[in-house]
Amino acid sequence: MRRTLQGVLTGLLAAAAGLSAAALVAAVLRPGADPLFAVGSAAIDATPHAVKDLAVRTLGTWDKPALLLGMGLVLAAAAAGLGVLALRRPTVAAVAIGGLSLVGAVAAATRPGAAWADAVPGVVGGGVAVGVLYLLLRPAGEPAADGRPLSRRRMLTTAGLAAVAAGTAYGLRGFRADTAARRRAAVRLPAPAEPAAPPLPDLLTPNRDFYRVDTALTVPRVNPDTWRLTIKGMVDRPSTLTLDDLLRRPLIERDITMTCVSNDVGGPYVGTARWLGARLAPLLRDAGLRAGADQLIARSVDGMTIGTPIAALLDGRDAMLAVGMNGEPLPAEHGFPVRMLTPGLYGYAGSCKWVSELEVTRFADVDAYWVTRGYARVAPVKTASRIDRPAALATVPAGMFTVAGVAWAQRRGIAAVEVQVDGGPWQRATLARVPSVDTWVQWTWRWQATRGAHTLRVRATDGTGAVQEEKRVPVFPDGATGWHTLAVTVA
Ligand SMILES: Nc1nc2c(c(=O)[nH]1)N[C@H]1C(S)=C(S)[C@@H](COP(=O)(O)O)O[C@H]1N2
Ligand SMILES: [Mo]
Repeated sequence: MRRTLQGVLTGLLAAAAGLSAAALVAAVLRPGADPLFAVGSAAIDATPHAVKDLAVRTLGTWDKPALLLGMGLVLAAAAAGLGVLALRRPTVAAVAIGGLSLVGAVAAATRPGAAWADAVPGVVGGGVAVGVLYLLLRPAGEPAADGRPLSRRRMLTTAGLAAVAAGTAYGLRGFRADTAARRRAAVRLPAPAEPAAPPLPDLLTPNRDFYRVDTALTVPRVNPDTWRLTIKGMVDRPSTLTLDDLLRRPLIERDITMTCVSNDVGGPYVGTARWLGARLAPLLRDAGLRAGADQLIARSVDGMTIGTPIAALLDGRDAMLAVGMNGEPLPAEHGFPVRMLTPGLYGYAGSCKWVSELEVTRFADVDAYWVTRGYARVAPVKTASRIDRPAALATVPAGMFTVAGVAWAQRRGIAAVEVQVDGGPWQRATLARVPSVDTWVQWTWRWQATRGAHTLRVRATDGTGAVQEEKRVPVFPDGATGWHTLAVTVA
């Protein structure tokens, strides 16, 4: 029993030493080359949409910490098992550890945008883990003899060194984040050539509350001074822009609502910000679009690909390369220094964050990230409405109560919102003014609430006169439909 415990400890310590060594080397070279994160990112890419949907739905933005925790637990179990195995068959255990670290090294080196040098942290980590394993397996005391207890001092030293390495890696990562934050703060956004009107009350979602959906396990930290945007593919004049080039163009300022295709009926993945950016249409026209091109593939520094119909980018809507969000440079989480934004299309089909390349191509030639996973090639936002007040299952006082929420149908606008109580007649809500068809509409409805259990339901009519689809369909493959319905108690 004591012996087994020693094996478990040996395995855990070897793994901890290897992982912290890898983290330290990655923190120096490139944070994205951490084998643990690389395997996590590869797992995200390989996860079927149904599982990912479930994770997003049940865990929200905790999906990524949950993934890392899960990986940590699996690794710890494997390390403990290999440690016990190593007591009898050290070579077999060492080969297994080497194999595992090779998986991490290869994952890091084959991430989009990675180089073979990104394998170094995983290789170093594997070497350290195997070395530590053999060191700890040597019995304490001289002469070495089988079955003698392992050295407690060597274990403590290993644990201490691993903690120092992990702490240093953590500190280095924090230092990099600070550097990135300082560079972001140094960006001066010019005044817009086309400013928006003073913002309407409560129309905009503050940046800190804005929903975040992406596949990035670590937020990309892009240096604005070395950032470049390449425009290439089916164009007569390929070009490369710096951030200054972009900031020198006339900028527009618009209040635009963004929605995620994963937003289920009544869900939180929708928000409105005041975006500042350069129009995409003149940039594309200047590049000289070739005949037959119908898709723009935007690539991000972390390898995301987002495909947008070129027709949508040229039809006069405010599609832009955004640099500002609610009066500040884009937050790192929302794509600093530059993201694409296409009003009227779900985020995965028009709003690439951390964008670094625009490739003019054809739908027949390239499928973007989510399209290869079964989502629709072209994904216009469907008309939707949501009740925000009262909350589902809330208890409200009897008497006059103001029911409130939002409705959106980007590109078409909202013409009407109606509320229904307990399946009764539909009643018109009052709509707040909005700047454009691309902005959500806040609605209110005065309810004479009577004691008891009630069901509230909402539906919108878009600017073309079409009533929001009643039929419940899931998020996959092109966005959910259905009327948001909730139960409340009036006391
Ligand atoms: N680089 C990159 N851009 C991305 C994504 C991503 O995973 N990586 N996710 C897209 C999706 S699915 C949505 S809904 C929006 C979300 O933008 P936000 O996080 O700023 O709200 O970004 C889009 N752009
Ligand atoms: Mo999305």
